[in-house]
Amino acid sequence: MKVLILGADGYLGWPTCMYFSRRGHEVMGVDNYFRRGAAVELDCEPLFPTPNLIRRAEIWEKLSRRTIEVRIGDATDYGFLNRAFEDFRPEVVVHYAEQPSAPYSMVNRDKAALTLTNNLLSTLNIIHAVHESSPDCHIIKLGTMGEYGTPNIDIEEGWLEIEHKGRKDKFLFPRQASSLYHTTKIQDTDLLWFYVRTWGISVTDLMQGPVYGLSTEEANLDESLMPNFNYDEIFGTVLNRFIVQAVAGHPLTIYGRGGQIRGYINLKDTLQCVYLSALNPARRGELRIFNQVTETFSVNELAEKVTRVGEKLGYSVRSNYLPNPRIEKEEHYYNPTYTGLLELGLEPHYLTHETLSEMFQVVEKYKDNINMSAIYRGVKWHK
Ligand code: USQ
Repeated sequence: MKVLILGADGYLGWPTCMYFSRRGHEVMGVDNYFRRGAAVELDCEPLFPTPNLIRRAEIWEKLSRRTIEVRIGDATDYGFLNRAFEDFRPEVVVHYAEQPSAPYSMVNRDKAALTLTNNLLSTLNIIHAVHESSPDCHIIKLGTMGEYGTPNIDIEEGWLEIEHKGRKDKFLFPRQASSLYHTTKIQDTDLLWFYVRTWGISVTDLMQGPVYGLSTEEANLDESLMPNFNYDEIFGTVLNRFIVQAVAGHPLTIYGRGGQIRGYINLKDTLQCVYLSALNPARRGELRIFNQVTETFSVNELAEKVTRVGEKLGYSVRSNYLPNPRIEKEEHYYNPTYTGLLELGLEPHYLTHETLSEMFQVVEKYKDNINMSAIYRGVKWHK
């Protein structure tokens, strides 16, 4: 397959480039280095430095003898993006080129505006570039479980059949996000659904939960191929943060009562899910939605797991219940369905003692790089 990966420098983007490349597919990776710039601006750089995308592709080529073509540019620039489509003619495009952080989107108006314009315009441009230059190209879009929020009913895989006054129809499952970032993901889905109905494009929308982990088979070939691993309040996801906090001797930052339940997924499984979606594309005129998680935990359960494994490894792990900077339910029902990707062949890596120990070991190596001031700054949802 010819696979265009947008957001190729990111936490998920670079491992995805290598995953497809290693399996013999032709990969073009595109990034505008937004995340690197924002991390410098906010003094929240990853745990260890990673070479830029061009250098990573060179290192990958030396080690694997496979080429990843790289272009540096912005998916919101339609001229740039359309040229990439015309030159490369992808059969699959993986859309990670979004501002991915809920706290970033809540810092101030400017960051909210950047999130809104970047996320919606990149999605709109991809749809138009596909329509103009590669109409058979399958769009794989990274969505988020946060689109559904935490409703008091079971969460279906994207769609819900409704019977109303004796008549039936199928609709997108009701969505109610709890950050501006998550709201842009709902708007993305609406854009895609509109163009699926109007132009008959082929789309898979992956509703992913928070990702954890830093090892992948390809990244394990060489330290310089590891993903960008953030642990700060803005770009770090909760489990990655807790492990760094435990290693640094910082109390685990549990927000509110810690009863918030989410669906989680190992980075290795994100790669499998995207790959399986590409191998089994959505039909023309289909918006296919998968819930991309493998198990659910509350924040308290994650803190307990990290404490248990950390203490076995000799760390003294404490927890701190902070007033919740976000507006979200802290005790709630949560029961999502996530069978679609398993049916395609996903073999999950669950959150075991071994997985956590491995993560501790890697973080320990870079312990001296930890920037304590980036761990918690308190970006509040209510101003
Ligand atoms: N949390 C804490 N302490 C922390 C950090 C987070 O208690 O130090 C809590 C949050 O309040 C939340 C839960 O942990 O209830 C998950 O937070 P998170 O920061 O790991 O995840 P979130 O902000 O929802 O966003 C992340 C990714 C985003 C992706 C999303 C999937 O950054 O790109 O879309 O996970 S989901 O959460 O399912 O919407």
